[in-house]
Amino acid sequence: MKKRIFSGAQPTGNLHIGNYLGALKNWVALQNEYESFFCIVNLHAVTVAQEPKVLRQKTLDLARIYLASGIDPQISTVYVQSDVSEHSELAWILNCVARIGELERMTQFKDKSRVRGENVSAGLLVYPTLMASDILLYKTDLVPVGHDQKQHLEITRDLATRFNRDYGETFKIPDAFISPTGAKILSLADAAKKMSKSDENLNGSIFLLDDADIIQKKIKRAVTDSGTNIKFDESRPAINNLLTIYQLLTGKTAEECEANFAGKGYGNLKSELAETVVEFLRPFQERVKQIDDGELEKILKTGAEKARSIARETLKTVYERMGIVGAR
Ligand code: ATP
Ligand code: LTN
Repeated sequence: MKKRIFSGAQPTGNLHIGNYLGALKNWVALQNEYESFFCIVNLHAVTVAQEPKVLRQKTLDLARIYLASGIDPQISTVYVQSDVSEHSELAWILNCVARIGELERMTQFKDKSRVRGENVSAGLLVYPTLMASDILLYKTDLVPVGHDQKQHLEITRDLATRFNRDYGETFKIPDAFISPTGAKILSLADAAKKMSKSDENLNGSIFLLDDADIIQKKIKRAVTDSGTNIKFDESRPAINNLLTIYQLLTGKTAEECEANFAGKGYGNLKSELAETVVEFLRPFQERVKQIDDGELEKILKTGAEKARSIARETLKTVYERMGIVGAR
């Protein structure tokens, strides 16, 4: 039996190259080796207010991006979270397992609630229990994510362990898969921050659907560090970041990248990187456009059916273990 992976992204904002390099690229690479579930987590999206029309559109757009990235629906299960109601059902149970204090300590909750002041939904607090539910329903072995999700994986493991202790062995304890390179791509405008969908400064992110002109401008304006030589060096995060993006998109080794830029200046790095990104995104954007609406609907429907059949079994066991019974 193949081991399982589960991962997902929210259909909010626009996906950027950080989301691709930190997450989607790894999903594609792992899908042959693992039985894979890739979810569009629209219920997570509504933890902050969304425009209904936009959310509907973004949900399908994200499915197109999954497929254009190379996720193969013949071997991987692709579906929308709200199509499998077991996610919400198990999340309720996990809300009863989680402690308010541990949820309040999550850095994502702290960051997001700090900027929102009074306007914080209860959903934002319990965001991690829904995420734990996504993962635990499928008895997932490995969860490929970017570095920012590490803490959410830890709480998932804690909740699963606590449930198993209290009600008997039920959940598999999942591991995070965080790639040593690319798990934290930084903003091009501020190397102290990660590249983020929700950043107001659009110049910090290269979006997967940006056109060539915009990409060139953004890379040209990208911040750099003091010094001149082009080497991987954590203490010079801006150049390190540009080189990392270059390395991941070209598939070259770190040594090859450094050799390529030996004796060259930041201008060369930026122009070669811009060309690399544009050439990478051109066929990707073509594939996004070519995905047929009818075909997409079929893929999501088949995906949801497959996911539901597995999720139902896990939820049934959970209810039995807890003594939750009714007439059905
Ligand atoms: P953002 O922080 O960009 O607003 P998010 O965390 O809300 O995005 P999702 O679409 O849910 O975005 O994330 C999809 C995946 O992308 C997650 O696995 C996340 O860890 C990863 N990811 C997000 N930002 C980066 C980044 N800058 N570098 C690497 N991976 C990232
Ligand atoms: N919180 C994640 C998205 C997400 C997820 C998941 C990732 C929701 N459920 C389950 C992996 C597994 C984020 O990247 N913002």
